Amino acid sequence: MMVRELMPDGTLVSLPGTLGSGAKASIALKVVVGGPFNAGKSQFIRTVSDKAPLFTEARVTDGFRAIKKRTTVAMDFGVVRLSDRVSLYLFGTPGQSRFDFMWEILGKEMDGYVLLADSSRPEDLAQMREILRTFDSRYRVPFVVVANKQDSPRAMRPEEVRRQLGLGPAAAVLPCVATDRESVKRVLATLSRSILSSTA
Ligand SMILES: Nc1nc2c(ncn2[C@@H]2O[C@H](COP(=O)(O)OP(=O)(O)OP(=O)(O)O)[C@@H](O)[C@H]2O)c(=O)[nH]1
Ligand SMILES: [Mg+2]
Repeated sequence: MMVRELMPDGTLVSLPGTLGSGAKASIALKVVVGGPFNAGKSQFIRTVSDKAPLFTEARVTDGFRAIKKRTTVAMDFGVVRLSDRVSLYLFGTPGQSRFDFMWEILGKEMDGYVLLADSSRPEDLAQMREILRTFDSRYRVPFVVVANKQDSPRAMRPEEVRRQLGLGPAAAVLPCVATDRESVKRVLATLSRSILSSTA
């Protein structure tokens, strides 16, 4: 597995994990944020990014317009420094299935992924199961499932989301409110620990 190191001039250099320059090196991890339409993927990246994030949102033109006005059509991008050592490069996917060809493009060389579900919409969990299956069949990297929108009065608790998705006890299913920076950071810290322990 390759570890990307962030050089002082801002460039990313890929090194085999064993050749990294040790504890003092800055490690940059590529993380993809996926999940169904309207789950909060863009919000998650907007909330946590240290630098001005990039979004490719366009007006919703089909029947989903009643739910929201703008949707991601290519990708979101943000960067967050989690500690002295670890920075995450976050790539958000579009939620509408007609753009799912982007998953493959964004998934290249990723170190881990986050799948967000809107906990207040049990009707979206069928699409979430489909996305989980697709990612699981394509990628062998650590991931976490996020039970987002925990501030909604109708939100299912993470354990209910786990049950409905048919996930076993070993899978991380974490509560989150994507508008709250500390909440998003907790999710990303859990994922980055899992990535770093899998490459140690
Ligand atoms: N109350 C609450 N609202 C949230 C939360 N996360 C996201 N939202 C809101 O949910 C709506 C959808 O969020 P987006 O970030 O656009 O969702 P998305 O997954 O990027 O959507 P697509 O790109 O269209 O698939 C926005 O109005 C967000 O502000 C949350 O944890 N709590
Ligand atoms: Mg989006």
